[in-house]
Amino acid sequence: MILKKISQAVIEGDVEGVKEMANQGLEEGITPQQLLDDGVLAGMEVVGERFKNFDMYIPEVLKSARVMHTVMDILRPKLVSSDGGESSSSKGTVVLGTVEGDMHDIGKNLVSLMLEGAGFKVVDIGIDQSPKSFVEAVEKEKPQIVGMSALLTTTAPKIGETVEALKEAGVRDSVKIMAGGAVIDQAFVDENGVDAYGPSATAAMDIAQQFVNEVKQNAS
Ligand code: B1M
Repeated sequence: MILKKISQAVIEGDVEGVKEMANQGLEEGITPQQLLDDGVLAGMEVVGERFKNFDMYIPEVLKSARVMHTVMDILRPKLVSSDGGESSSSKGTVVLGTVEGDMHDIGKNLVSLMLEGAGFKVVDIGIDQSPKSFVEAVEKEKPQIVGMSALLTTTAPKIGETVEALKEAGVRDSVKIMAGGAVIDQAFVDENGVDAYGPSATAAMDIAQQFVNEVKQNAS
């Protein structure tokens, strides 16, 4: 029941109401993951459909995005501590961003949340990040992993351009790269020199773990 209410709050843009609902859900023993998947993301799916069909417009979608961020703020400490309190830098560093020209950040923020929850240090460079910005972040942060998010057909090619920029800067081989977002699929990442496709934030977490294991195996 509460999951349905949360979905509805996302659809209706009810920022205030959703706080109480999310807390009530936690009190009822619903896991943060379930609140996210079956409450918030289920609502966001409806928003996406309505937006596509011109039943919802940008201001309303932005309100839904605010509701989503509100719930994420409530769930973040729970999801992050579900790792058992391991130090956030213990598993490796991920430089994460949304590619140039693209303002969508909800999926990226979820990926960030899940990675932090799994014990990674996440350097979130934000939205609308050029290939050059990714290169600079890699040179500065020396991560094991680079993650790119793209939601638009027009911005997806920036993923390939970023991979090329990393190659030109001589840092491509020092990192594993993953990408995700509504317009990305396995074929796209294969064609663009990306190491893995993340269909969801949970998958991104598993991939990051796998990358780190591979790096460790290669080192031993
Ligand atoms: Co935009 N938008 N939007 N939008 N928007 C889409 C993406 C669209 C599919 C809607 C539609 O037509 N059905 C469409 C793109 C069509 C296309 O190119 N093929 C679209 C469009 C066209 C646009 C504008 C051009 C609209 C306009 O202005 N006319 C404009 C572009 C602005 C820009 O970026 N330059 C625009 C604007 C906006 C808003 C600002 C209103 C808002 C963004 C708010 C924000 O992010 N702060 C918005 C929203 C909210 C959407 C929809 C409705 C929802 C996206 C979302 O947040 N989903 C979206 C419709 C849809 O996707 N069905 C749409 C929830 C989120 C959790 O899912 O981001 O897919 P997602 O992330 C998932 C996975 O993909 C994965 O994990 C996440 C969690 O499981 N994942 C990764 C994501 N990144 C990953 C990275 C990884 C691994 C996994 O590794 C690093």
